[in-house]
Amino acid sequence: MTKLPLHANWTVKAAGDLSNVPADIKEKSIAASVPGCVHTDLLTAGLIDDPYLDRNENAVTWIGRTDWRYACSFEVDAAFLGHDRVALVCEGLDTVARVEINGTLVGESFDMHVPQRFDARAALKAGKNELSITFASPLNYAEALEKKLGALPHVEKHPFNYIRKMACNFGWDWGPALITSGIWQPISLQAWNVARISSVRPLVLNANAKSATVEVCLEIERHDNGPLTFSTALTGPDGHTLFQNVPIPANTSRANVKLDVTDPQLWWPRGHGEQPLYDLSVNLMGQGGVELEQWSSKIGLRTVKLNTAKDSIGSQFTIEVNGQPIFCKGANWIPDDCFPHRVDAARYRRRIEQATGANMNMLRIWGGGIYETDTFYSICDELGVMVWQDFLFACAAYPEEEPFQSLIEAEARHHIARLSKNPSLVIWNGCNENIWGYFDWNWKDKIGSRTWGLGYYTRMLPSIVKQLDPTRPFWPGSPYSGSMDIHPLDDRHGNKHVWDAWNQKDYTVYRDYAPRFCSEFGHQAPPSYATLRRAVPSSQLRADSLSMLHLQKAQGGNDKLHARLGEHFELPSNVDDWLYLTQLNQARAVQTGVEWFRSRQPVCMGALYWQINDCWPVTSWAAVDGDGRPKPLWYATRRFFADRILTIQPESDGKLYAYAINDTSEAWQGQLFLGKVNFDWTQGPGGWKTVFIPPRSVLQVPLEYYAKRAGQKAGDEATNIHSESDLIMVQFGAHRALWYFDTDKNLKYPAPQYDASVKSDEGKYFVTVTAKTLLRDLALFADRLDESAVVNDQLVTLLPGESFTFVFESSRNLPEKALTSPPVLQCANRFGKK
Ligand code: BMA
Repeated sequence: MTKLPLHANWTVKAAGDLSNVPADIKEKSIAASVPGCVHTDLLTAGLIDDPYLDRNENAVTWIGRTDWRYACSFEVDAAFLGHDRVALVCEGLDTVARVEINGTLVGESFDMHVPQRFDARAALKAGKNELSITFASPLNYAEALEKKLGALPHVEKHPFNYIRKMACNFGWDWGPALITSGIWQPISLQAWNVARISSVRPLVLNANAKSATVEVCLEIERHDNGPLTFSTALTGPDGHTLFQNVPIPANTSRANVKLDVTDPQLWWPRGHGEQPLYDLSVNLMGQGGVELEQWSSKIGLRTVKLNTAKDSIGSQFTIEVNGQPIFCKGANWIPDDCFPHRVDAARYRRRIEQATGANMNMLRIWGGGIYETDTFYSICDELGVMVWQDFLFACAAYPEEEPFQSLIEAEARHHIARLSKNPSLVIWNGCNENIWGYFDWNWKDKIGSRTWGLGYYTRMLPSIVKQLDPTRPFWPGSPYSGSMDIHPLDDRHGNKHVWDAWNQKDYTVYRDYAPRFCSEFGHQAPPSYATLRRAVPSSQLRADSLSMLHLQKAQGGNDKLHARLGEHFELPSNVDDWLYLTQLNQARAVQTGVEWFRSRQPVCMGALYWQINDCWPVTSWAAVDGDGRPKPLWYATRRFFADRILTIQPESDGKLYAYAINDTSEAWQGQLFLGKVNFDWTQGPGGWKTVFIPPRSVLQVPLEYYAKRAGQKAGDEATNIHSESDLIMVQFGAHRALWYFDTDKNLKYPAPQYDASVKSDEGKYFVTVTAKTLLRDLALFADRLDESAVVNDQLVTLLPGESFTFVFESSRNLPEKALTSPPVLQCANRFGKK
């Protein structure tokens, strides 16, 4: 196979109805990048302002109403055209595209998520050729299909459910509507003789300590029907290779090979073992052993199962890898950029390392985005991050009529086959919130007797998964209870989303639930200061300025942000305190949810919060903001997803319990201190207890204290609540959990007193804080002084006498005073009861 990439000499020009196009762009032929898209081309050409900044998004809505024609010219020679077949291979066209070579239509495409291969030979000539790809306005197309098929419900403004394009490109409750078009994936001419590989599916049929079987399923496209040979080589991490050749008889286009590996090195999710990878290479050979095409990939040997066995509560929802139940700790992943071609391998790695750096072992790729690129999954394979992959359906009813039925089938077939090689992919999921929408979001009247997507989630997709990759579990929805007769949010079955905490209620409501797996819950906060400074003019740096409100896409978002904040803190009057407190409240909220869900193990076996990343600088639920900066939530995540944690939780009997959670393969044992202390650090009653926590388990230890309930007053003997400045402390080695009997705005914290010293050495700063009083949730916002600075920790709580050193890199000369006082150095003590 000979490949000729076509990534040079492209231009883009507005086409079709030009009435929406600004005069200076109307007739212009603009230099274009491929892979790329029209927004980034216009940006590079200086024809639009960066749509991520300020309110610039509003000035570019016309782009999604416009058709765009990409064109390039290239040379091919007669030898290239002399192959049996010549195809134009478009790995991703976004979205509704007509492809012409020298004025001849060679094909059309209607799905951004599926590669296209067009027979191009008849249209090509030796010498110079012209290629043009004309994209129809995605918005006009979706609206026309909606009109033709009849409207079905969806969230947000535009009918994204009528086009197979990344849904969030039409705007989401964290994303701008930057409806783009373009050649977003590589494009090439491919010339071949005799036959070529169309797909390779390496299926790990079984894997245990003694043996593993890999079935390699090959599909080919033929030009001639003669006999061929399919050879496979599987090389283990120890260098040992297994070879196998099988004949592909004349007229057949499939062949399977089974490779039996003895003493395999199993792949494990991180925290459960290593991630050894095997090299699989496949050769397709013609007569006389001529190599026709080669394919290779790393694979991992492991089994995965979704255990939904019935139990005394309902039914389990437990991911088991190599037979071991895994508590899934992670977050939801959205496209890391509104223009995903900009996410290169280094950025994927940085972001996924932010997940592992925060002790996550799973990422859920959410259905309103994309099937990620191979780079994403191979980094997850390497780092042991399990991937939960949604099929691309989110927050809408989806038409099951043509053309969608066929497009979706082709899309599913392609990605199930493509991703069968990646051990990190552990579960396929039908949709995001569509089943919940059908139950609870008043969809039924609008849907009437029409189809709305259920056929995809319960029939089409599971049957294709079963056919192409029976080694992986499929689940119809997130959330879903396992049956349309049981509400999708039922705690006893399936996976759940908890969104009343945030939308309507305070985060303590997480404790009303004991789901089997919580695949979404979350809390908003603004991005980091440095990110905001880049995105909004300094005069607009206020919670309620027009620019800031533009970077808040959730309905009633700021009202919710403030209502939720108001449960715990008096609303601050300045933006600096507002940033710290909203970010602190976000971290506390998600910590409350995660620690509660983890303490429910093994009833609950997963906590994936919404969301790890952002695609632009926005106020959102993300832990890492749109410029890649970790928010305080990220640092909290590293703590609450650690393998071993202590947490204190109130139970339904009103009493407090300590939980020691051991998510390691070693027992955790030793002396646990349980006691009462005071803010001024006088010790109350307490004592030591010997504890033993077996591997992968949770120990509950009753504390003889009652949590404060609404209406109860401090000092009320009957409820055993002492003073508002009492704390319950549980300490186990270096691990500590504290319980405060009230929320911050009701607590009489000591005014923060500390010694601070600053040292700098070869571009590194060391800011040491030594507490003279309790210092709660101490955070150093180094990005306020140097936007490139990333600090080693945030939200550190110190007891009197304890010290912590914040470390970060900066080549600037930073003032000591600023580094050791608000708003750079913040702590919660400043925001208690006055
Ligand atoms: C759920 C998700 C997303 C959304 C998030 C925050 O609905 O599935 O669609 O962005 O909550 O509202």
